[in-house]
Amino acid sequence: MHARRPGDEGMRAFIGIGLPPECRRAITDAVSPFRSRRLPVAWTPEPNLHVTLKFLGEIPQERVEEIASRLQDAGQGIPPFDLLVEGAGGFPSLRSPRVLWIGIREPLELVGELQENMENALSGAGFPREERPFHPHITVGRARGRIPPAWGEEYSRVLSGQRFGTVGVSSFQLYESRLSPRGAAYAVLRDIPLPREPERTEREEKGK
Ligand code: 3AM
Repeated sequence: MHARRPGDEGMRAFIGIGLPPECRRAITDAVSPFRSRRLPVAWTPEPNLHVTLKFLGEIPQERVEEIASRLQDAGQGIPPFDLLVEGAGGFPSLRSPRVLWIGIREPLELVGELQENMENALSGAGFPREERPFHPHITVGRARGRIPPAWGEEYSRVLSGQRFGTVGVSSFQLYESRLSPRGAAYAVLRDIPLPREPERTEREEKGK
């Protein structure tokens, strides 16, 4: 353990899927009646809305290339896809939510496969596997205090049938998260394209 020295460049990083402005705006608009009720919730600023695939924690600057290359490998065999953003809920439960989210409806199998590939690719590089089951979601708020039990259920009920967009995903991102008293600011460190001609299809073609 040592204190960080000047030149000892490191950063807090995570991997996620960014969302286009229209989708982020649709989410903000739908959530705004809940925001105005002044509950103890830290709401995610609109520019920060995203789907987290994996939280990495502190990484040194010099490992960014290696991580990006492992992520590119993790994306092999995953074709670009349409992400259906729909529904809402709370973790760990709606009666006592700590995290309020907007849901991902499709394609859960493919996004799960991408996340699993990523866990495999990164566990070999010293990043521990996430033990909790993966439930892709967009965090829109975090409880900062007690939320009345009926409130989470209302949040889910009102937003459950709503669709916030179908997002074409042709890449995912390695992000830096900078924390400050004003909240987190995210910056894309690397954009990792999904292969247009997935290896899987090529293999399947050859196998025919
Ligand atoms: O999008 P969600 O909310 O699922 O909760 C943080 C957020 O995920 C998570 O990383 C994402 C981008 O900040 N995160 C932050 N600190 C974490 C930690 N120590 C963490 N996930 C796991 N362990």
